[in-house]
Amino acid sequence: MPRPTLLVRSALVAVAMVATLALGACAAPAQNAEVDPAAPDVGIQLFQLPWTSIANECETTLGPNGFAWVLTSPPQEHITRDEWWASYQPVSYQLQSRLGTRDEFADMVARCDAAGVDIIADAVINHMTGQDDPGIGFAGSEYAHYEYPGLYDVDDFHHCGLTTYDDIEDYTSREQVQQCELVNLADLDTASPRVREQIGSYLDDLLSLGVAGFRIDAAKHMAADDVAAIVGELPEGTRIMSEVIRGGGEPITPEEYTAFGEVFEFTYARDLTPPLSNGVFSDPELGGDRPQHVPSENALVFVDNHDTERGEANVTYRDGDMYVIANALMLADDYGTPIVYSGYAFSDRDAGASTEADGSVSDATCAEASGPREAYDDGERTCVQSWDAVIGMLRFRAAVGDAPRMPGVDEGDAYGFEREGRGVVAVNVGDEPVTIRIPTSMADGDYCDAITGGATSGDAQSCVGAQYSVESGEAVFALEPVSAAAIHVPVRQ
Ligand code: LAG
Ligand code: CA
Repeated sequence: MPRPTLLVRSALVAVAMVATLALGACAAPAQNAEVDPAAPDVGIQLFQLPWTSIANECETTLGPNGFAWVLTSPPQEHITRDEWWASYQPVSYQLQSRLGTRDEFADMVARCDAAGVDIIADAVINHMTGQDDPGIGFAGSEYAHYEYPGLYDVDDFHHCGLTTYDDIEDYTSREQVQQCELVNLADLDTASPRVREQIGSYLDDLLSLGVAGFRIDAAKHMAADDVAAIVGELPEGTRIMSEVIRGGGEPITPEEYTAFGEVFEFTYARDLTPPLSNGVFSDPELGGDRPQHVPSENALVFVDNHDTERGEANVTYRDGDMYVIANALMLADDYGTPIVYSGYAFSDRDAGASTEADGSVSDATCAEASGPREAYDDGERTCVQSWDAVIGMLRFRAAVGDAPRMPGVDEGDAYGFEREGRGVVAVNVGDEPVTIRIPTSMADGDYCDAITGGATSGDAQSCVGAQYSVESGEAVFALEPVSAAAIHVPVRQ
């Protein structure tokens, strides 16, 4: 299905709005003029995808469909091991990794920028690679090209007094969490001015290539003051996304990191994930009780990421339609900034992405229109950025703009809510078909479902997927088991 680029779409919306002004109220339903055509601020994590492939995705899929930014895997030089997590064991700040060269990284940033997509780089600055004795004895070792002796001295690392560093759960104090080795990785002394300067130059280098900001890997393992001092030297407007996993009873909270940017709100992922039997979505009165925590403007919300899909997430690409449901609810919500996740299938949690003979990760291209699959071969890309349902929900999000979220409605295993006057989403997580009626102030009439393909214009004739109607102030959805639907006011094209 041809999808207009954002630019074209905005231009056409502008033309439509001018036409509406010129012709008066009869030219289009009044609600169309209120639709905010701005691209929603939705990001996508493209896990272990090479720079050349990301550049391609920006041009073919992400830009045209309105994704605002991509979170890449770490671009730093790393240890030579097959597992994906080699990326989280940097050995230098050179932009040379199995995902591509410095030139390829720069080319990706430029091409994505031209397509209207920002690049957020995953910055691993809490630690260098795991070593018993950081900073010495690397010549001739497994890490022959190890460069951090040139960057750092032994004194630039914390040497924790604990005898076992393997299990972070053993760390109970603030000092242990932030100044002890995280899974045996050599912990940088981020309080040291010298260390801060080295990290700062690395981030500046990435900014000089045009990145828009950073995911701060393992932010919880650096004092918030240290992170604040490091990012405080960066140009205003640099986007900072701190990874601070919220834990029960842990001494360090995400709230400590909101003064200088966004944080990943793990609570949202935990509460959102189906089977939705945790009560979060079963309260018809829920109103403001939906999953949220840090203030919306600081919250990055997600269904899963590269760590949780290998661990705590109870819905992932493997769950097909249930995964679509979770993503649809997240993208329909008005809390936080969503980040969609796209990785590759695996049965071994350590397995890296498919590589070429020289060890570099193989390029991958996603089919233009797709959806969840029943089964994947190991290593196969999930391509969630190309799923019709996800793209449809980006349009839904653009169409609903900042319309308030109305209280949720329950009907058996079905659940839904309205974004006031602009759109309605509904899901059925049960084994039986359910018809759910959701009060709405949208005008009576037939609407095209965004999940099953959407419409190519505001004209019902162009609807590719299912249609649902609004009757006497209620949106009516007859939903098959484990399915989702979303209707929104037409965006004129
Ligand atoms: C993160 N966020 O705070 C990343 O999102 C997460 O993926 C990283 O762990 C972690 N912090 C460190 O940056 C990953 C893997 C670990 C892996 C680690 C370092 O989940 O399994 O540890 O990266 O590569 C591996 C081994 C450990 C070993 C360690 C050091 O699994 O058993 O102790 O390497 O050799
Ligand atoms: Ca630390």
